[in-house]
Amino acid sequence: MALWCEQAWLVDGWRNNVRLTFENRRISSVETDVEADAGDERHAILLPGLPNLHSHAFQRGMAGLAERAGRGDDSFWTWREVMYRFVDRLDPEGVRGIAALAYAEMLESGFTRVGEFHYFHHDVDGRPYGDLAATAEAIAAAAGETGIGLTLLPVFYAHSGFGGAAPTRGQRRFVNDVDRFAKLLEGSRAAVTGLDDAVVGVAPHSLRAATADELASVAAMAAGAPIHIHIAEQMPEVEACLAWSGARPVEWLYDHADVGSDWCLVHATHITDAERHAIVASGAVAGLCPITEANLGDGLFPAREFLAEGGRFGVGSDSNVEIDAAAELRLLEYGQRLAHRGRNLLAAGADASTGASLYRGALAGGGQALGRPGTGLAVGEAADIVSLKVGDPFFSGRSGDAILDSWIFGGGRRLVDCVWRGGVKQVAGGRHIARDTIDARYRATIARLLA
Ligand code: NGQ
Ligand code: ZN
Repeated sequence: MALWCEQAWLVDGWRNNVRLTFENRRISSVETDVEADAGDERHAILLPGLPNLHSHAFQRGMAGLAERAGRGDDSFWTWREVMYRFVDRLDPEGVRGIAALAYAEMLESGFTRVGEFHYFHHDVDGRPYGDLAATAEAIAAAAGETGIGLTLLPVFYAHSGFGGAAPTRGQRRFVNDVDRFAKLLEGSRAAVTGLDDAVVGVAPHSLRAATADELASVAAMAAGAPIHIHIAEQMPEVEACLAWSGARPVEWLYDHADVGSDWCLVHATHITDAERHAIVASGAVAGLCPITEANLGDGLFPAREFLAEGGRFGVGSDSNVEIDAAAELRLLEYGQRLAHRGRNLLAAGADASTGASLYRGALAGGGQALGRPGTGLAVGEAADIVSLKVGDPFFSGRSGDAILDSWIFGGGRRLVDCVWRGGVKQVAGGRHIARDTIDARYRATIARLLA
């Protein structure tokens, strides 16, 4: 199998007339300045696919259903009540139907691997399904059907607040103790064995949901795989942590856990300079979810300072209220522009393309956070590749980094043409190859769940 393109964004930059071959799902050769062979599939522009480091796939099914004002002030916490009511309607089949659509949309937008932060585990009465990992199997089935790379992050959840507060009724389908979580993790590892190149990490949900002892036990189960945690997303969470411990969430985490490059701190929105320095120094990835953070009214992560200091980051579609790889990067930069009243604030230096800087950063940090570090299009790397619709009039007169800047700032998902994951073409002409089946099942699923 060989792809030929006019321009490709290789590890060391743009090259012309590039020919790539795949073998066993990986890139087996890269030639530049060569003619296409007769059987080659020809494209204009090829780029590496982007990792999506944080998703709750099921929440795609409620996108747009929490945008109506309530009687009092709406907030992250009132949104969460709406989300919990949606969870009450779910079952494993429902999770599968919704996740398959979300994953197809991710691939169509340029994401080739997803970190599924998966916390919905149990039946409506809060008791485990006969098969403890039933919903993890649903996620694995959706990943298998769409072909997206899966890093499954089974979530440990036991409490509703700092200090081991009892879980609420809305959380009953998430809850395990450490022993049952260990079994769930085993079941989750078994659930992904049929998938190509899956990873299973662990995810203590937040410092609200796990005590210090539980956090230590769960982190130890990762066995070298990624550890993800939601942290410091909302100010009430920071205030509750201070009231409970005298320390802020990130400060507390660094005092109590050995946080290194295997960790992903999701959001880390509200951090002091000292906390920011600690994250940078540890090599942990900041898991930024700009669209969801805007949607939920979280606040702004100090991206300008963090990136200038060499902090590692990736992007996630989190609530999946909108699924668009380019749009996540765009909003990451725009948040900084609005806050600081400047432009090109996340570019890697003078003359650097903002789009290329963001893409390169999110590619490296996202891969690290998902346990599949990668450098881009090079021999030995996974054949996770995106082609853009460069024939679109919008791209006229653009080449090199201006293509990335134009895609990210001026276009978005409609400009993605084909996507290969592990060397298999999953998206052609902007549409997932199994879209018809996935759409039909999604419609039936939603009709049933919302009935
Ligand atoms: C979640 N989502 O687990 O889906 C969370 C909300 C919580 C985001 N934080 C629930 N974006 O944090 O308690
Ligand atoms: Zn989340």
